[in-house]
Amino acid sequence: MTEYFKGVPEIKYEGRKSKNPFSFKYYNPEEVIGDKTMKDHLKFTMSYWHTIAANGADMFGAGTYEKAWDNETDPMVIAKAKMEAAFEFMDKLGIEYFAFHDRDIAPEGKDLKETNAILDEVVAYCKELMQSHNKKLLWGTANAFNNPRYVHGASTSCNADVFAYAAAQVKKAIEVTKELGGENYVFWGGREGYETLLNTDLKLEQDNFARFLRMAVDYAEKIGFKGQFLIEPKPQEPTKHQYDYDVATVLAFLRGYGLEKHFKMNIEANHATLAGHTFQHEVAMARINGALGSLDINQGDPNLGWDTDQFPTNIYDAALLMYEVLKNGGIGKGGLNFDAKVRRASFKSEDLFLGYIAGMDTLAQGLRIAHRMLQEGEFEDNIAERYKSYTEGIGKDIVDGKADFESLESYALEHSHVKNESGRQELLEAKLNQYIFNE
Ligand code: XUL
Ligand code: CO
Repeated sequence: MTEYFKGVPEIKYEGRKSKNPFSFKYYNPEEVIGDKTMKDHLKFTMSYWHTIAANGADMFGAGTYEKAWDNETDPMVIAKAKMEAAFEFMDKLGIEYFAFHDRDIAPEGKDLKETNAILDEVVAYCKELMQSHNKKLLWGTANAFNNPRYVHGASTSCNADVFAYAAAQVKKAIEVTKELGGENYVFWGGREGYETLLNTDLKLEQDNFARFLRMAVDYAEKIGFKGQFLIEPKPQEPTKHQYDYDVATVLAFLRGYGLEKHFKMNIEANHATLAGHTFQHEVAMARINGALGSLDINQGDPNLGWDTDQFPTNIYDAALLMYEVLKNGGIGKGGLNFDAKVRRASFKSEDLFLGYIAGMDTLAQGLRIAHRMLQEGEFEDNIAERYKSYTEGIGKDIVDGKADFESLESYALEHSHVKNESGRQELLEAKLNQYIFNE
């Protein structure tokens, strides 16, 4: 078989002193951390769109990335070459999972019927390669935002024909995900949102969005798709107001329409920061609501207000992310999907490997740090101490539902000189540094 990434070796763990760029310094797949290997904790996943399909184009210029199929013209030959390259890429990095949109893996035909037939052909080839390379599908999804037909949205379009087309596309994408044994199916509301209320029926769009999700749930049940449905929040981009703003908004939406038991969250770092949150906040919000599904791994640029999708190298964020994941008891059916791309100027194909190595090493070290933080329990003990007033006396009455405004008034009248303790944030941040520096 053709080698697409010539000159890039299999990436091995060489330890933190290694100067070899094509080696892991911190990610040691078989090392056991707590109850499982690093590989099982992290479930690293290759995103097909950024890694294989993208060419580095941006709003101001054409693609720059080197691709081995640049001289091919037949779309089917290109689709198959990309698929082979994807499996070689995963093999060389020791990545077991991948994720894709329908349109990443196969080109569109002249109409929906032909598009579905092309997709079936590529999916059959994908299935073969999954078996021979021992790979798994973390999730599939439908790209219902790129084609001009989705100019006003997909399930929230003002045009019912577009709603129908999107339904047909998502139906097919769920079938294909099932065919490939996908562990999850993602809904990212690509253009589900609006630009101005001057032309938008907000109520109808929200209702239709919920109707669409209900139909997806019913169809999955009908065909016996056992994967977890995930919603991926994002506050803006491409639309000004995306409906799935953040985890809290999505939870409220799902509960409002009685859909909450069918969906968990696919949380993305850069989407969290666009919403004015930290990644840790979003993951914690999902965790406490039993809704942590999977993670899209990347980081934004603190100086830029858009979705830059960079490979994560920030060790603070990685440690605090993994802290939440461990507190959740792991990520279950989910994984850590690199929804990340190399910069347009990093156009050599080996740059892709270097990006993944940087990200995988950062998350691996984040996992070690988080594990130690939980093992030593300093932060957890501090939190327990900080809220101790709710474990006894009047606090316990509040928690147990035995207090009301009248009993609390009598209590407050007798205890009106309250005494507070310091929150000690600076001490805790210095302690966090200690865990990071010493690991
Ligand atoms: C877009 C984004 C998507 C989803 C899948 O910002 O993150 O790639 O992850 O549609
Ligand atoms: Co994403």
